[in-house]
Amino acid sequence: MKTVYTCFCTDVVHEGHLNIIREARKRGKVIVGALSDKALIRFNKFPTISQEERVRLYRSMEGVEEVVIQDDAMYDDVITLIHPDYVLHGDNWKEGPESAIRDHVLELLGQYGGELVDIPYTYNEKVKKIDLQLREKLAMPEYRRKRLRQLLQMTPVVKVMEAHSGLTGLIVEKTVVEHEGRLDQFDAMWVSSLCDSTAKGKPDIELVDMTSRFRTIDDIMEVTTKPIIFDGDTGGLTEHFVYTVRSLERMGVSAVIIEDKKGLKKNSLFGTEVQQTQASIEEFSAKIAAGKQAQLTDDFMIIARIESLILEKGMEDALERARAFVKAGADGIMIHSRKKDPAEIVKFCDKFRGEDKTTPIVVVPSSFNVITEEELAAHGVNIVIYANQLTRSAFPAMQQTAEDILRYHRAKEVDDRLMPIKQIITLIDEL
Ligand code: SPV
Ligand code: MG
Repeated sequence: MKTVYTCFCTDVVHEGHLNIIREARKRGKVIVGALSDKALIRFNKFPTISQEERVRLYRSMEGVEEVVIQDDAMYDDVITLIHPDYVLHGDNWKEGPESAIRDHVLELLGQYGGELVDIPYTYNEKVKKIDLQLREKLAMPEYRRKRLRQLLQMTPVVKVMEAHSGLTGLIVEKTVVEHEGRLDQFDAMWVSSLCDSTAKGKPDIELVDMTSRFRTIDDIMEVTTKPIIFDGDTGGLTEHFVYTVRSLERMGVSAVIIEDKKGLKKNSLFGTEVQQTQASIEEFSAKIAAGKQAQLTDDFMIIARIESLILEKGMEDALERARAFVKAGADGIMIHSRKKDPAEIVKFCDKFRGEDKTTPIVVVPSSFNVITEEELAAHGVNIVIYANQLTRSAFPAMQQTAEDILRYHRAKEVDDRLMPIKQIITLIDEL
């Protein structure tokens, strides 16, 4: 009896999957792999049911003899273990980043004479409808909001990219890359005060009001499903912050990060070059506690951002604040630095983790950009935010184009650098 292996990561079984099982049964004993959450979230849609529920779902399919967990997107583990005579998969993986998986599977099978069978992908109105329903489920506030907490359980480091518009949201939502045999995508979006303000041509001093910031969130939410971490600046007056928490929660935002500064807030990357005042531990703790008191769900997170290293108040001050803010109810700590050398961040993380094993640590490696996500995770970091890189890459490109058109009195010279018209009109999905 031959062995046939197929890997699923779906939450809903439709005709396409039944067809694969039918084809598999013709060839031998059918073993289905359930792709683990950890592997799945690196390149696929976020699961709407648990890994265990997926295993049960696949087990209930007629003709499936065994279900195993596949914890490795590239199939190495399962193929070594099972040595299937056949691997079956929908032929949609011949294109895009997933083709790297297919190439790798072919190589693995080639080593012992196994065979890959690409099954024509089933795409019809019914399948399309199921896709849409799953997407809707992911986009709804009650599902989106809890997703950051879910991600913290699923992955050693949650990767977050800034978004400040529908378009940048789409880039964070859809970009998947294959590099050195690994697929990757961002887990969540950061609605940065710096980038939101910059996009509006305004300074990052809490000038863009909350109504406008909420509008940005809504633009992003309209076209994406990934969770959102909102840069809440100082949180404003405590009396106002409690309303902000309620609004963000209702919208389906997963977390707000507020920083322990008061008065006129300036961007942290100015450091001590500008006048900035840190709030006292007592005042800021009271703001956190009031926010936690106001929130209605268990999903939402209030993360306290500590500016002690930015304002050169020392490591001990940063740690003392971290302890106090956790005690006040903070669901996570963000520690910031504007040094190029990650040493002070690493030192803080090691010390904080030494005494607190669970509170998530968030970092924004804009200045200390040499350290990798993996290295940060090894020091206990749970969330890495790329806070401004999309804005900073778009701006010089747009400025160069404007200058060159002025220089040459026509657009021909810049055309090679531009996205083709055909591509831009198909960039946005139509319903
Ligand atoms: C932002 O992105 O607005 C931030 C991070 O608050 S930083 O600009 O580094 O202060
Ligand atoms: Mg900010």
